[in-house]
Amino acid sequence: MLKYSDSRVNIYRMATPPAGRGAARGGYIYIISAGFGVVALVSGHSRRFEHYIKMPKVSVYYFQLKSLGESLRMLLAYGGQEFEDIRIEFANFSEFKPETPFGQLPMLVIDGKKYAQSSAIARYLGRKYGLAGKDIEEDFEIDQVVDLFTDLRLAGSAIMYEKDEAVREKKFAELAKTKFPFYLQKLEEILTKNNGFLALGRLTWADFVFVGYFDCLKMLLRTSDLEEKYPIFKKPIETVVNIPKVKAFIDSAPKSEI
Ligand SMILES: N[C@@H](CCC(=O)N[C@@H](CS)C(=O)NCC(=O)O)C(=O)O
Repeated sequence: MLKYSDSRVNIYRMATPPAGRGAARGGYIYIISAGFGVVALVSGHSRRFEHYIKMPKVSVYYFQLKSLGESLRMLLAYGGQEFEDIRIEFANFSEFKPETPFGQLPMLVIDGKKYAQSSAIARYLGRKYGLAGKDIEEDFEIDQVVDLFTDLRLAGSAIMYEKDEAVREKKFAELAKTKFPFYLQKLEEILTKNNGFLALGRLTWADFVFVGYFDCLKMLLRTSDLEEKYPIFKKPIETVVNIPKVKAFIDSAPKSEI
């Protein structure tokens, strides 16, 4: 059982048989592993040891949507971090708004400390769980793709927030001819160059951002078959949602369309 995990170590706890020998008899053995293998085995008094390796208490606050919250939930699941998945009702948000750092969700709370901004949170979790670059140049490559994706997402959502229907439809028609295909083709090129990943030719937190938001993007772009038009988009989706810990989270989470 995973008891603790951060960017450097994982600590697993295993019960030892009652008939065992020495300090571990009828207790626990702790297996401490770093990136390159098992580095230590500790046996002994579980309560004293677990005091030092306590997992933080983590909560994700978002709405009953995938949208900007799902990447964070999936990253936490990937990291083996237990978390409270709190979904605020839209109708109650105005009351809750002052409780958030910047008046919006998602919000991540770690041992009582609140954090906002979905990309910053995803970047933090990516670093924590080994899904970031190995140096600042690699981080740069991840960040630029996430920012590109954010530009597309914001272009799409700006239309949704336009109140005047005629203006909205005119803007949508313009963007659907110009900006949207431009961004989508860029993402297609990037995914092709990176063997189906968003950056570095391997799984990074950018893939979680893309996959978590994908259904919302399809709604914003009014393209329900987006992954059929750009088949390479299926690759990061298939990769991320089939990671066993992520899949277990998705299977047990409340369902939402976007
Ligand atoms: N830049 C922020 C944007 C967050 C955002 O737009 N949140 C929306 C929901 S997707 C929200 O909280 N809306 C309610 C409000 O603004 O009152 C992020 O990436 O976290």
